[in-house]
Amino acid sequence: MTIASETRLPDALEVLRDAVADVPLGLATIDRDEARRTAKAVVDQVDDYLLPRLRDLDAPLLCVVGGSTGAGKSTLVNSVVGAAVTTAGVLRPTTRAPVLICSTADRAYFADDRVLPGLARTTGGEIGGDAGPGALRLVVRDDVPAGLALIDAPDVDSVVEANRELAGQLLGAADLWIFVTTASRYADAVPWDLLRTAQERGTALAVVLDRVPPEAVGEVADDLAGMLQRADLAGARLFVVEERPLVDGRLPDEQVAPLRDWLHGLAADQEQRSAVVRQTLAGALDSLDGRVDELVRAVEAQEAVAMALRSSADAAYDGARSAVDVAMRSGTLLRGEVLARWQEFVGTGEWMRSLQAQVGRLRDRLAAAVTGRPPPGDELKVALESSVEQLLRAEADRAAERTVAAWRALPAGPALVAGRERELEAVSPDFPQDASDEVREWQGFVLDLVRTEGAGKRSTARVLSLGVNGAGLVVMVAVFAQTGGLTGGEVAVAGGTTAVGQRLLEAVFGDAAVRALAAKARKDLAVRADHLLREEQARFDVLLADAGPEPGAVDRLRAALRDLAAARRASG
Ligand SMILES: Nc1nc2c(ncn2[C@@H]2O[C@H](COP(=O)(O)OP(=O)(O)O)[C@@H](O)[C@H]2O)c(=O)[nH]1
Ligand SMILES: [Mg+2]
Repeated sequence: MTIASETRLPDALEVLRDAVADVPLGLATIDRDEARRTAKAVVDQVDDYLLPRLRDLDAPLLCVVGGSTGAGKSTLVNSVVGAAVTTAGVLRPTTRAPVLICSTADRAYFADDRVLPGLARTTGGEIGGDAGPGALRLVVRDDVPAGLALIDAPDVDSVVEANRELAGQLLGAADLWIFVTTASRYADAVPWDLLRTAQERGTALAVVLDRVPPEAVGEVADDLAGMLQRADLAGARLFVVEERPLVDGRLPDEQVAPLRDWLHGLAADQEQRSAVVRQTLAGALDSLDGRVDELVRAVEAQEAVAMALRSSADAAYDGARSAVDVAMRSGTLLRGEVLARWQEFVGTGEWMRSLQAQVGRLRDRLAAAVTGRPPPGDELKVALESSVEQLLRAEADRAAERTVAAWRALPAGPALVAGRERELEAVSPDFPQDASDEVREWQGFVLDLVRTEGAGKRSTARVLSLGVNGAGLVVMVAVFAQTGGLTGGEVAVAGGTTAVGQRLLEAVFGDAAVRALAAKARKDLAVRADHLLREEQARFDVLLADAGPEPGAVDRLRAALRDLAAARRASG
């Protein structure tokens, strides 16, 4: 390796590591949990193994003894070392804080956070002192050869999840797995999952078939050897250890001698050791492609799910917008209270009937009626306000309810609304106040409009004879009385009025100035309704923004993989 490549490859790895650490997996997609595990395993392996190994290819060989519960791992480690360095026992789980045993000469390699930086080092304490799974107990011995370190790992199938995870993490940190299984357990699923992982990652592997009844050695060993071969693991060195009475908790020396000699041989032979290091290193680097690809697919799934959730919220709120629009145009707002107040405003039915048909006079009478009686105008204004508010609130309620219903039926949706259904299924608490403010501001806008547009325009002046307030109310009513380009009182307002009254209304609403003002007023109200609904939808947008993938995550992963590949090519 050249100097440049030695710096480039770790740099590229760190970039990839950060991209993987930040991988957005907030939405509960089907493969999310699996992807999270993969992401954690990649980050751990980069920190625990790849970076330290790339920075120091000559550091001691780290051999991790892993395997199933009660397989005899700790007993084997004590027997290989020739001393009680780790706790064996029938009580499960025994190995909680993993133990790292190395030569006094190699202490500096393991005492700090060069490898496994996430595990605090403990050195003191008696054997079996439980430092918990967040720590690594360091045992330094003069009789362990330099260049070799052993870790006694927790059970890969421990009943304690933290122990299982730690076992997996430690295997990810190993230059060499010493995989311990027994005559009775070697066909179990969990060990084979891990052996397959070793195969996929090209990890250097030795398998210890432990606790084999002496009479079954041939048969069981052959069977396991066949299984390893079929799993494409024929290259793994297989050691068979017979079940024997223990002396001082340790196996008879002749049972462990082959394993110990092989390990000591590796420690002594620089070339062989470096071959093991390179095999596992290349395998781990190669495996990143497939593992990061899996994450890319998981993020793409997040994106697809986020898009489906977003469009269902969009659809619900677009529906609300058009429902408000339809209601405004269809005249439905001019029923009930508004209609009653309107009729009060323009006069009773009798008053209408008594009027002559001449539009000019009618308008005069109307003006007189309005200017003479301000209170009905106020009531009409209030009735209009609450009618518009109710419409907005009903549609905003419906949109919220529809969004929650849609989300509950979509992948990852239920988790987003879980525990907040009641709150999210209705308008937000601020909505009623906001809507009322908005409608009142709109009414103010209409009055301003009448005032400014009316000033100096002869055409508008006529309706202005009703006064700014009266004209404003006529314009507001006109907003809800005009449908599809048609004008006038033929819409709902007509209900309850006579043919004569009808013509009066037509005359007022048919006025070009009123129509132009109403069009502007309706546009303004639509903008305000849109604004209110957008604010409402924002609650759902925020949920998605918090949990959904940020844009560019996939590109970032892919770019990091490409740069890593380039850095590897450059390093030869
Ligand atoms: N007789 C006998 N007992 C063993 C042997 N290996 C392990 N044991 C016992 O099995 C139990 C579990 O062993 P241990 O080394 O703690 O297994 P680990 O969970 O894989 O670390 C302990 O009580 C050991 O004493 C062996 O080869 N012979
Ligand atoms: Mg143990």
